[in-house]
Amino acid sequence: MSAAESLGPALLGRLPSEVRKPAYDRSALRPGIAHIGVGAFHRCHQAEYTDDLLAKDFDRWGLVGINIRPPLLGQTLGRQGGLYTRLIRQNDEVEARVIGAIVRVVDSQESAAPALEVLSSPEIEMVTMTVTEKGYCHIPSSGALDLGHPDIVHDLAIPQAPRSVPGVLARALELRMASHGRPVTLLSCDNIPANGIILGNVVRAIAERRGSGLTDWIEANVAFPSAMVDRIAPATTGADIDTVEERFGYRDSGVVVGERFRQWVIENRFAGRAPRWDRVGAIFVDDVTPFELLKMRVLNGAQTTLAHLGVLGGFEHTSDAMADPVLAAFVRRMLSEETLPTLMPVPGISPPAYVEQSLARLTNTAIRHRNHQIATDGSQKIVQRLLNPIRDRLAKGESIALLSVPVAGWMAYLVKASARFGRAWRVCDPFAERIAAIADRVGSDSQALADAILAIDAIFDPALAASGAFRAHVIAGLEGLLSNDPMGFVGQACVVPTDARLKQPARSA
Ligand code: CS2
Repeated sequence: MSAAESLGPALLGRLPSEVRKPAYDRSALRPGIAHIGVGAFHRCHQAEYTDDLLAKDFDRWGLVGINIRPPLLGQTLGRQGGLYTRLIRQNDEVEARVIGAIVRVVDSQESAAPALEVLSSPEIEMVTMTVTEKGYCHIPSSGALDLGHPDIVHDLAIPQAPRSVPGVLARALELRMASHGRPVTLLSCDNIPANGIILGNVVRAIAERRGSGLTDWIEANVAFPSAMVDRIAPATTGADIDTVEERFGYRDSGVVVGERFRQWVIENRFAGRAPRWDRVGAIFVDDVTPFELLKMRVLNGAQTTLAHLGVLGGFEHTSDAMADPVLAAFVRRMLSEETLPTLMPVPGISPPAYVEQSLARLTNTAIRHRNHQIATDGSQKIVQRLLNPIRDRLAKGESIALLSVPVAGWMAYLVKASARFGRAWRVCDPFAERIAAIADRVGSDSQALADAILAIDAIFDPALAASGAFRAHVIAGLEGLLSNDPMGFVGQACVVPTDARLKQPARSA
């Protein structure tokens, strides 16, 4: 049993001097922002920016954290009065800071009522969210609300007791409209393309089915800006919690660990007042698109590539995969040759330098980002990270030999989790069962596997699935990655000129 004291308001004054503390009077803090999905990423990103802002320009911008999915917050952050330690780790460096921006936490997993109470209260003017890609209940290939999603079916039938994020938000807006009527900004901080537009789509799709004038009220009173968010902050481990205790002498069950790099670009379109995060490093812009494409295609594209290929090659973390010369060379070549030409000019950023900076970030050995964690929900990630750049290149008649490899990597990762392939590992993906069923049915025939998986139109839009070049590369990729030497295949993909590979037979005999 640990004898160390737990973090909480009473301990703040007695923390070691090297631990940075909130530089404002927490007792004067009033809630103005609600955040849904208080995981490691939020605590390492938006909450830190907010903490910076409170220290610089104190205002009524305290955060109320809401979780409508596990983990429970009351047991961790709640017990610590909202305080937690944010560690920055860069290889051997460790820098600790206690973040004080979260004033209250609300668990709303049994029922939506506690979340609705916060979200509909007049003091909340900004709602941010990190609810993961699948939290939006949209169809990845189209961005539209998935009306067949069980939680959406439920929320349309019983709107007063919603379960889904779009259902909770639509109900909260309805309550705002019916009570004080104050405007609010709903700011998505997830890695989905045009995240503000998708959030607006799914909330409006529910509102339209409610009638009651809600759609018009939303049009006049709610903003859905898009945003690009960035900082690598993996799920916290027991070792992270122990590190804080060993180095700084206190126990903190809310610890989060992130890299030094951080970025936040927000579309300058708010309903009512917004926190001036632009005074502490965020950038407000008219159009987030170039930043979003850059980040999701380069950094996230590299992460997804290293995650799936990394698991297939037997590597545990991103940094382990990056330490492998074959994988590192492959990902650099893929980004430089195929991804970079699909990007728009980005104000103030040189894309080739950004590629190098991103690759360098992924070598940080102190960030223990598990490949299986990044591979989680791959079906919700590959559209924006890999398939959209592939579509852009195909439209211009350009080669997609390299970008197709991680798409096949995603397929192979799910195929190998099936019973027929010996359940190589456990996976978490909304399409896992469907792909396992395909693998169990067709076995190791790469062509049949590719055809059946490419037919899933919620992921692969039919025009893309019909591309002969794409299909040929995916089949060849599956063949190579499901073989006994997947890394040999990746190595070959890296050295063979891309146009020569197109002429190779798609399958071995
Ligand atoms: C990761 C992201 O798990 C994942 O999907 O790719 O969480 C990634 O670390 C962040 O987007 C970095 O900003």
